[in-house]
Amino acid sequence: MIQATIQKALIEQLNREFHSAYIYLGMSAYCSKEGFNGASNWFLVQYQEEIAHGMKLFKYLEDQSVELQLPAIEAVAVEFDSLLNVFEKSLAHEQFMTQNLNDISDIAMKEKDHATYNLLQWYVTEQVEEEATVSEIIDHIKLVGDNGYGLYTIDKELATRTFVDPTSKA
Ligand code: OFO
Repeated sequence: MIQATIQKALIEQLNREFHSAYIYLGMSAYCSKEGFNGASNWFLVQYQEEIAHGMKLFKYLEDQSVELQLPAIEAVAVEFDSLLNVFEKSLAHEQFMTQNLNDISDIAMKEKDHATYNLLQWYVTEQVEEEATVSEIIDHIKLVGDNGYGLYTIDKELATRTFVDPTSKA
C-alpha cells in the first residue's frame, strides 16, 4: 500500500507524462507545418515515448491498487519561434520533468517506500538520456545557425528516429 502523499504525487506525475506526450504532439505539428518533416517525426516518436512512460506509471498504480484520478490534461502550444526554439522548449520541459521526478524520489526515500523509489530511478535514468539527446540536437542546430542546407541535413537525420519502447529496457 502506497502512502497517501506519494499516491498524490504519482497521480500528478501520471498527468505530467501524458501532458508531455501532448506537448510533443504540438511540437510535431509545428515542425510539420514549417516543413521540418524529420523533426516532426522526431517529436512524434517522443510523443510515443511519453505515452509509454505514462503507461508504465499507470500499470504501477494499478498494481499497487491506487484509486486512480485522471484530471484534465492542460492545453499545449502549437506555435514556436524556430526549430531551435522548439528544441530549447523541449529541453526546458525535460529539465522540469527531471526536477519533479527527483522531488518525488526524495519523498519516496523519506517515506522508505522502496518499491516506488525503485520505479522512480528508472525514470530518473531515462531523463539523463533524454536531456543529453535534446542538448546534442540543440548544439547541432546552433552550429549551423540559419544555414538552410545545414538545417535540411539535421532534419534528414531527425527523420531516421524510430520508436523503441523505452519500458522494454531494464
Ligand atoms: Fe521525457 O519525461 Fe517522461 O518521464
